[in-house]
Amino acid sequence: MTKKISLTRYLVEQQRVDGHIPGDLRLLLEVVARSCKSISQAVNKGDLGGILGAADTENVQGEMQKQLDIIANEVLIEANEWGGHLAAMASEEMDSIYVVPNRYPQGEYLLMFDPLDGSSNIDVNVSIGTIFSVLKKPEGSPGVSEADFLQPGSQQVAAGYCVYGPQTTLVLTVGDGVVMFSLDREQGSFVLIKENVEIPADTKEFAINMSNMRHWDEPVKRYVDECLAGKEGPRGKDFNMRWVASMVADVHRILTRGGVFLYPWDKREPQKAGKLRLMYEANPMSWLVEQAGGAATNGQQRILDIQPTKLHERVSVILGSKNEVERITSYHGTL
Ligand code: P6P
Repeated sequence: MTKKISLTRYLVEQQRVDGHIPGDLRLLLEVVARSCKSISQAVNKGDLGGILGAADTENVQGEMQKQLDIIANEVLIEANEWGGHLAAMASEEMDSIYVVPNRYPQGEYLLMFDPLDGSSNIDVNVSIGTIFSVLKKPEGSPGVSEADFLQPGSQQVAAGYCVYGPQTTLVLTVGDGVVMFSLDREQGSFVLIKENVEIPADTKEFAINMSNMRHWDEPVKRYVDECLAGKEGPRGKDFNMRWVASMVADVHRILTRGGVFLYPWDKREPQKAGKLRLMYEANPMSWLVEQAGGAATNGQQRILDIQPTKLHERVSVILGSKNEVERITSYHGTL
């Protein structure tokens, strides 16, 4: 019987090996993991918990909030505000940053999250998840402000997600590859299931919301048309398509068996760079994908190099198997 390695033991042993996980960061990751356990319990209750369905509020994105969006957000805020490891938090569900109250000690880390990604799937029992990203507060800046969060994704010190599916699985990186833990409900702890996750460089599987085809830019239309042409077309092979409408579920599939995910800019709202949010969706997912040997661009540049200008900035996302992402990016005339 292989020894079960808990998240705590993994983090402690990793700290001994490479020192990438200082005490406060380890505490942060364990608190986020514990929050994901609580969110998983709430999600698993579903109708029985009387917490499905919409709240009567909108978030900063102008999207109707689900009750579970608000509950997940509160779980993360309440679990993380008192530990002394954070200076502030930012969330898809909150207009502005949440500064750790003066009654608690402030730490050096900034935590950003989408507390419940894919919430349109909550009421239909399809996988959803929590996405998180960790930055360090810039040295010497007195107090903490939104400007401290506006760092490119390459500055992240930790990133990950928890997918609430048939298993509850926590996936994270601190810059030394990608590691996966599944929740052992009998033990009540996350147990190591996979280290050194690798995405195959090539794939036959793409993920995009095909209903938006008429709104796409030409390079994306060309790429998808070539996939649909299959063996007889320029790619010389048949492709499969998936679209879960939960980024966490689509990215987890790509980390597990390869593939490419696209949520590109489209003509519906041309003033917006894309639908997905840079700081707490694209950046953490892009770092995970790169740490697993994949690639992530917005069609023009590496997502992790984008200098954010506002907290809830949106971005076009093309990520996954390296050779496929490079092909799509080349069609945008930028490789
Ligand atoms: P659409 C979920 O709302 C989300 O932010 C991502 O998780 C997902 O990939 C995308 O939006 C789905 O968008 O337009 O297909 O519903």
